[in-house]
Amino acid sequence: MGVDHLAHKELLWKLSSTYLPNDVASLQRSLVRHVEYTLARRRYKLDTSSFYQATAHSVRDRLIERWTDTQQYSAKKGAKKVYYLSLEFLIGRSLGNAVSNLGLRGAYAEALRQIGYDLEDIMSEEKEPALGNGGLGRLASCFLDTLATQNYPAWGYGIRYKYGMFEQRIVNGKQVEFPDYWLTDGNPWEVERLDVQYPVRLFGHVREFQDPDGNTLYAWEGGEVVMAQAYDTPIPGYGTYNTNNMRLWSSKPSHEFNLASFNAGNYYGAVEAKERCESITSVLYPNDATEEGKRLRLKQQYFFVSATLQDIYRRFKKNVGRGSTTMKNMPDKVAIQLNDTHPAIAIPELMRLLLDIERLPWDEAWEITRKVFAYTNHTILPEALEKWPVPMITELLPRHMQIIYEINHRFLLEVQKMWPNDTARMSSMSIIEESSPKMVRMSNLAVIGSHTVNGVAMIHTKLLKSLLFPDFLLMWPEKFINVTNGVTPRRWLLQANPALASIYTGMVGPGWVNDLKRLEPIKTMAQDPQFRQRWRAAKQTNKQALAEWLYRSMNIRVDPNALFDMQIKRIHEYKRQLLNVLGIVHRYAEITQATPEQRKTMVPRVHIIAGKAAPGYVMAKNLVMLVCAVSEVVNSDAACRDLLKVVFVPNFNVSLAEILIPASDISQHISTAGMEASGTGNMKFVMNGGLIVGTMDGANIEIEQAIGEHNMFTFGAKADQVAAIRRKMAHDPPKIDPRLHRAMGMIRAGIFGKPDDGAYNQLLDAIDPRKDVYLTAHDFPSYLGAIAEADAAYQYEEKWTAKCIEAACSMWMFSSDRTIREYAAKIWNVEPLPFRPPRHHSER
Ligand code: Z57
Repeated sequence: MGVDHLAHKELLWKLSSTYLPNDVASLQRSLVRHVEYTLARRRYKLDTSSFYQATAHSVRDRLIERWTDTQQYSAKKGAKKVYYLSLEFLIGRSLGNAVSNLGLRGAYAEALRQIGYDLEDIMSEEKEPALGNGGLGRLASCFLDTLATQNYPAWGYGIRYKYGMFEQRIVNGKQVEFPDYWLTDGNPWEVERLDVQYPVRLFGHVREFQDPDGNTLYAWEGGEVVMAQAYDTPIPGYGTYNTNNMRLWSSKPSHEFNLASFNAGNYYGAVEAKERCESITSVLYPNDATEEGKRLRLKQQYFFVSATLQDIYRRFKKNVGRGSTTMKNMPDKVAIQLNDTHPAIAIPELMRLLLDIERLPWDEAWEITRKVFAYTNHTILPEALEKWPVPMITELLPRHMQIIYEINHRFLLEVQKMWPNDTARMSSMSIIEESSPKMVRMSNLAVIGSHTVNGVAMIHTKLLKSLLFPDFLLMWPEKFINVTNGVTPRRWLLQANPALASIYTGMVGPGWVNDLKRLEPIKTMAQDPQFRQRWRAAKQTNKQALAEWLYRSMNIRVDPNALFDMQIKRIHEYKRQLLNVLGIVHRYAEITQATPEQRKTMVPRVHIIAGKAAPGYVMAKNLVMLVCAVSEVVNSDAACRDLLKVVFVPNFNVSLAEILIPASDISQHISTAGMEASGTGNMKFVMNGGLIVGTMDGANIEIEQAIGEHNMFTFGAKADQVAAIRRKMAHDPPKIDPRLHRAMGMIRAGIFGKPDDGAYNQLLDAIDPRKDVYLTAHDFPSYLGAIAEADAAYQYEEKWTAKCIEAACSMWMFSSDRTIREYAAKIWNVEPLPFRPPRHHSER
């Protein structure tokens, strides 16, 4: 190394040794610089949208400093990393989150105000990336926020879909899907890493050969090779310097692909083939908790898994050979969490790398693999459990199919040892379902290839053990654990509900944001009338804001003094939006028949329903139609004027949830008991000072335990009763509740229209008392009871407020901070690694 090189290094170091200043004047300079040099625009007379771009770039600069520092630090320390593999990340908007987590909200607001812009307006210019369907994808994003906030070295890995979750519009009372091309205006939050690309093979064949020692080896060859291109997004923590990474892959044609096709002399064919490469990551599958079994989806899964494992592998291998590190140490440095079975093909893929590339013996490879992976199950609904046809995997991933068979073979020998000749057990535990065609059960593969399997709420884990994996539980009792879900208080309280957040900060200081337990003492304030007054004022502010939003964007007027009741989640039969609608129709009937005296005792209500139906899910789309029709009729009926409004808010997404949730008095989480694994909306609502009408399902049960029975309106069959109720109804159909009978009669009679395709009848036929799978008819009377209780409680303003305060301040367990601490301790065995920035800003 010459002297020159050292001089270069020193100069470079000096040039890059300072951090960006964050005072108001400096932020303004940064904004203007981005307007001029990044956007190449005039420095004045800009629309809000250009200023959004400039602000985002200015914030991004500040994120990048922390991001590169954090990554360099954890690489230097050789720390164990968590890799959260998910086909979905429902990130929501980034600007507000970034300025808040960086502690720069005030400075940016002021910098912008002085030059005539409002930070809030600028924030609402951002188009949210909707790279997820619902709960599972949003959970992944809450986890990334907490992982960064708690200084865990952790990366999220996923797919950079060109088209995210479709945009839902209501046209003539029906859901219509529009493509969500979210990248139209560019994405200032990502960095395209042109130096991070990996080839991914699909199709082809397996070549068997002998090494010089006579061992049989396998090589996967031929087929097509596409490239995975990395796009990185910084994930800042709140109140910490640490900034993690979310790496999303995009597919593009490989050079290899190029040559092969073009040399064949088929120019147009070659171009078309290249186009097909890009289609792999083009669209998010819009099914929540149902599987379509499409080949492109399997391609997406493998594509993303292959690129991710190559990346993890390369990072780990930098350590192999350093000191005494060998492949065997991989589990000391790498923890991979599988978010459902969607990335479970990673198990045979890691085996392939260890066997075919690393040339380890099977047992060594298997031990490493099992120590690396853990699997989170999010549902026990059979229609959501992934199964791939053996012929499809054989065609697309021939080597993986061999490896899966080998894993299964060795596993079944263990089963045979434990339960000799128990063919029933063998066939239910096998990875291969002996149907025609044969199917690969991804959940069995995930259980067998992981060291830990977790459910997402206590009841869910219980059902998982007893219904889905009872035999695996006998085999490996320690493998199954519960880690109840949680949500990040940063986005769902601090950012979404500034009115309530400022009350909290005024009472206990700002520390509650990263330590929700600090709200506990505020519970005693529930008895203080003055505090209740302030609490109500905050809720009123949020309801007012929502009322204005509804007027501006939907031209609907609602009374902010009415009870705001919300059910906002994916439309699914098991979530029973139909029960809600039938309740509303019942209320409508009551209102139209009420005497003036009776009307005075009724609680004015605004019912808000929002959520997307999967495009191919007929019943869910019928339901959307019915809600829209009921809303039309009710809202234009003079009899309902001050008593009932029904609003279907289209295109439910993260940004909309941030407006709706803080304004809710009641929210409904009314799934058939045993069917909602956890739910996470339920947590967000209670944290924001709303109460729940709900069934004893998912996390509702734990929420009730935490906040007290008297603060929740529960109803309906319990999970352990459902099976017997279903069995009984088949031969002994129960009498239908007269109020339900009337409500159904009104719908059938055409009060809400008569769609040609009999959509409403189809919905109602499904609650025939003989085959009421979701127990809608069964639970209807107790549902009305719970709603009535809520109405009654709402009329005692003071007591109601006390309930809300007590409940909201009892929610610390449902912070994703608690959830992630459990994952870290019980599954990942990782420690926080805070990066302390140099004290003086100029000394980098
Ligand atoms: C999804 O959002 C969930 C489960 C799935 O199997 C799929 Br696919 C998508 C949801 C559950 O339905 C919720 O109950 C749960 O709260 C959420 O995952 C996060 O665990």
